[in-house]
Amino acid sequence: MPLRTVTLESMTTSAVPLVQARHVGTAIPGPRSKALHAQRADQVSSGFGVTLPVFIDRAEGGILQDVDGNRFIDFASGIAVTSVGATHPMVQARVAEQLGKFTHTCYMVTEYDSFTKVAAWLNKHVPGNFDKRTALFSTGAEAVENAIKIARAATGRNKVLVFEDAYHGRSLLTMAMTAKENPYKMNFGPFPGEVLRAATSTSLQSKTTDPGEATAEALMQVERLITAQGSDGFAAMVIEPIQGEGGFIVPAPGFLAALREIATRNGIVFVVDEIQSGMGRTGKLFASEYEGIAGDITLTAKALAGGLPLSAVTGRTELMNAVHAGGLGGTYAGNPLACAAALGVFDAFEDGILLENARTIEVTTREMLEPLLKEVDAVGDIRGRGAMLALEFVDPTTKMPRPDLAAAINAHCHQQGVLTLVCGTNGNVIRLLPPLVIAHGLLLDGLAVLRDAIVAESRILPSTGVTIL
Ligand code: PLZ
Repeated sequence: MPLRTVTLESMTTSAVPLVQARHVGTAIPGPRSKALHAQRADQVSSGFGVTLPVFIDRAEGGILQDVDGNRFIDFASGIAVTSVGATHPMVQARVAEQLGKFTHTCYMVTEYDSFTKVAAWLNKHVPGNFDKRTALFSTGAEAVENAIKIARAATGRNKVLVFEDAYHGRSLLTMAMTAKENPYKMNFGPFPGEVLRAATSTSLQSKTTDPGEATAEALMQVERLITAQGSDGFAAMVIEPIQGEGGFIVPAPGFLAALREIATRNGIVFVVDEIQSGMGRTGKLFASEYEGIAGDITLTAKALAGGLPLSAVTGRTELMNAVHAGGLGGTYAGNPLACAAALGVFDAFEDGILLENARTIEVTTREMLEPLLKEVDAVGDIRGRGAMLALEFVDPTTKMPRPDLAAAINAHCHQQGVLTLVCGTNGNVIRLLPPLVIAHGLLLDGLAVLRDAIVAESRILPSTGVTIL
């Protein structure tokens, strides 16, 4: 089934549409990118890393064009942000109209109606058959922080339960909630206390290969942790319905529903972090829908405003209104340009084509890459949902992670003009996050490059059966 792609002419407001084809005309990075990167090094903190040091000049549909004229197939969407494409006309039109009126008032100083409209859409579409309210902020980490503030104010408790392989942000509290030390937390402690971590249900390195057993073990650990902390210890339990940075880990069926039940039974606010998995990425508006669960609070950001900074905390009215007036806010919280962009994103999802495309991207990708599970012994797993898919590389004998192979495949793709990203606590997972408007031919071309890279690099770096960490 081909992807239902919006025609190029309607995808752009620019006079000349960007050609939707891969093109590598220089070494990667090219000479102009190299020169700009040298200037950057003289001006910008070296604390920022970079996946692919090319400077982007234009982006449209499924293509990023650099300053040397190279065109990359976009399998990143700016880390699951430009899901409707970098230049969706509905987003552009809304932002342009708002830009002509005003850019900022500060919502805590004077009001504007687009903030209410974004809140109303989220209250309606976020899972949960109960009365909801929404608060808007700018970044994902800010949404996570505010969810904890709200849960603490509502429960009068303070502890936070998070999970192995979790990623929730780079601010001090969210660093504490994030699992991976390097690069996120190293040298930045001490962190706020009261954050405790439990096991998740799924891992290739798990002691047991029986998913039911792994789930039961993980749930038992959560129960023990809650008992140990006292019945009124935890204010919130926070989980990503598919763990993103941690390695696109899909929970075992029933795990999230069991956590939901444990949270309810213990009076803990169940917070679902849909910042990476939400807003249509998985083929449903929210990944929680696959497991039939609803958070008391659900967090969105990233794709919510198609590239403008906007995040949201949406939850039960009694929780969201438990905070004293003036207790929530921020200078840029729910900025009018970002709210306008979100309304454009909602327009883009209206006819259902983008959700259908996300599901078609999964079918096409699995058809193309699943044969590798048999053909290449280091391909340990292909997993994910919709347009949030990943491959995990392991030693077939020891199941030890192969970050060396993932890095080599990733670099190979970049050299061929395909922008892939690595993720995973062990850095051994390649993830695919294409925009949902990607042309079918472009998707196939990008997947063929990835497949060839996996075959070629796994021959150069064969599995040894020896621990290489
Ligand atoms: N929760 C589930 O995926 C952001 C991080 C990139 P911010 N993930 C990309 C990086 O290296 O900084 C993320 C997420 C989940 C929270 C966040 C945090 O969102 O908008 O980056 O603050």
